Amino acid sequence: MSKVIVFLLFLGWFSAYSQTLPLESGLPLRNESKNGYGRMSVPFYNGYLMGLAAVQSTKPVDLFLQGTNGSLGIIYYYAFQKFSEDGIPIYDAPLEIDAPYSGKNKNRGVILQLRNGEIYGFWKYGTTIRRTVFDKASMRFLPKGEFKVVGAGFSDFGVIELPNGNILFLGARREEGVFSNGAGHPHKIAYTSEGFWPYEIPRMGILGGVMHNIDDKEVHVAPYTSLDQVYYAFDGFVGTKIGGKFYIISGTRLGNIQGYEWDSEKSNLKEKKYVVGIDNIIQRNPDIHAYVGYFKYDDTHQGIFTVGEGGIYYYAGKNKTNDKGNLVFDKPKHLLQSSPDLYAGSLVNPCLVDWNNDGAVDLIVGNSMGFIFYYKNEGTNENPKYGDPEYLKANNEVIHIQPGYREDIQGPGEARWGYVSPSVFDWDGDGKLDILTGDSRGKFMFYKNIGTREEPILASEKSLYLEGMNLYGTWRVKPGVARYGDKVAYMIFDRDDELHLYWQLDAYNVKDGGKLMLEGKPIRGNKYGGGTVGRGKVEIVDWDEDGVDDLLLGTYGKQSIPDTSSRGLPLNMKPRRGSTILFLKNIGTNEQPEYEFPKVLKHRGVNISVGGHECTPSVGDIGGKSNLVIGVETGRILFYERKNLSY
Ligand SMILES: [Ca+2]
Ligand SMILES: [Ca+2]
Ligand SMILES: [Ca+2]
Repeated sequence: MSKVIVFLLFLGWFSAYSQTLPLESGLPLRNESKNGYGRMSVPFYNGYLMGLAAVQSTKPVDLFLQGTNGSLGIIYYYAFQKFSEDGIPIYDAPLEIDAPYSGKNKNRGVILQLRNGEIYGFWKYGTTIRRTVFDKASMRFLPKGEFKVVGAGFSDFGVIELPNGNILFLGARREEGVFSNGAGHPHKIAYTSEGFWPYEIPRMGILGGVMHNIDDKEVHVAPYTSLDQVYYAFDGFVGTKIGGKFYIISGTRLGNIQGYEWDSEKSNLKEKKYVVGIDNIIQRNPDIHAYVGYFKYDDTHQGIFTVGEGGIYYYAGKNKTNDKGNLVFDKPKHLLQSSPDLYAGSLVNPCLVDWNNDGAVDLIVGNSMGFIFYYKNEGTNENPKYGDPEYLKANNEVIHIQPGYREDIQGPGEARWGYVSPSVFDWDGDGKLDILTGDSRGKFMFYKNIGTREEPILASEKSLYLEGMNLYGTWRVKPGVARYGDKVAYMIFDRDDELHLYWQLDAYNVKDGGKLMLEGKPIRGNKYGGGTVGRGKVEIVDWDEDGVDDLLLGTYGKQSIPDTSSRGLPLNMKPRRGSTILFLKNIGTNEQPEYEFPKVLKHRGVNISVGGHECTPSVGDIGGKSNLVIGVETGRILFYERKNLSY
């Protein structure tokens, strides 16, 4: 039998097997959509869009992405497969491509396919751009010299083939100024007594220069715009024809997408325009950041791709501008992938709960973008099937928590990070599940279910109150909630970043229950102060099944629980720290808890360690009784069978 036939037999077995595979301990939940595809599960919590090219396709629609710091700059190649019924591109699972240069390739890479078919990759090393050619046969980038960018420094960049065949180099340059105190993380900068950030918001402009040949050794750049075009960052530059004119499109950190018509006579950019919807309103990318690429299958299947923190989107093009000269595109849709992992954005916070009261455990999941998703279980509890989610709404608007200019302790640079952390619980005791949240604003809110058990409808968010003051605590905390008889306990990290108990008075008011204690002392969350505080995710559950509720705490990698000594976890976890789940056994009672020193949960004897950012546990009856899921920074929800867990 030839190797090829053996390989094909193996593939057939594998695809049949994988479709019936039940939950597998330690692995992500899969997207089980009936049509075989779902939202693309990008492999990183944040990444760059390198570009599109014709690799396996005959059109420039195959996609290259690059993970940022968390995934060490790995390059991912996605082959275009087909369109969905409503015209959204569907991609195969990604292939990891070797970086062309040794070491951890954190340098930004950009792909350009010339009209002659050659595919180039460019990597930024200071003001030198290293040039490579992509070899389709070996699927590798082969180094081919470099060029110097002469005239000024720059941050993000793009390389574009102009209609006349010249090569346009564009770079983003920041204005001069002092935008931070220069301290390492955490910066510990506070708003002024007038309520403003004490530094200017940095703005950027565009530098450019034209090369006559892709092999030129240098390019001289000059300002193409004033240095006030965007706040914080441009996210990539790509060129495309729209309505017969050639445009440069760029994304931004805050989510606007901008377009500049290329002035071929002056060899410069015309004035800034925006990507708008068919309602002529400026679009704002759902992600944090909007690294851009341009997909062009044919005149009716084309548009902008954006990637950032939270996933990848497709804005179908209308191939036209409006009467203000803005570029008209459809609203963003989630780009699709065959048989992806279940994907919920970045830094995801799941709750296992039967949201629609049909007996099958669903998922309610918050994320760093500030959305809350509902994944309906279309299978059984033994073999759950989750597909693409719905966006939860409150007061008939999609919930989208955004701190904006003033409500994030790390300043307006984090205006787009919502970090919403929901706990699902019948808070007002009317028999219908509600949602309680913590978030980046440090607010603790209640979304009352004003629908039914089968079809929940949420009212708009309302604050919880303590003695008439909005309940406050550290940011990004998932509240723990539990009912004991007619009493309801509510736990968060307080202003000292210590675990604190409150008891419910009514649906909007709590009373102080004091700090939670361990070895006679409060339980601290973090060592370093500033923006490192909070972030803990509290799950109240009787984990050791002795009849008294314990705590499972989801942590990020640098937390130090229960104190700042050299035994705090997971900061001092061995052999190395990482986001994990801590088990705090309750040796008191439900009404007067007292905890033992935390223990790291182990899966098959190995410490759970799931990246650097926060992670969130939830316990529920999928795949058996009282199993665990953990939401992680890459948007996956990992399943853990209880029998494989120890501490
Ligand atoms: Ca259900
Ligand atoms: Ca309720
Ligand atoms: Ca217990």
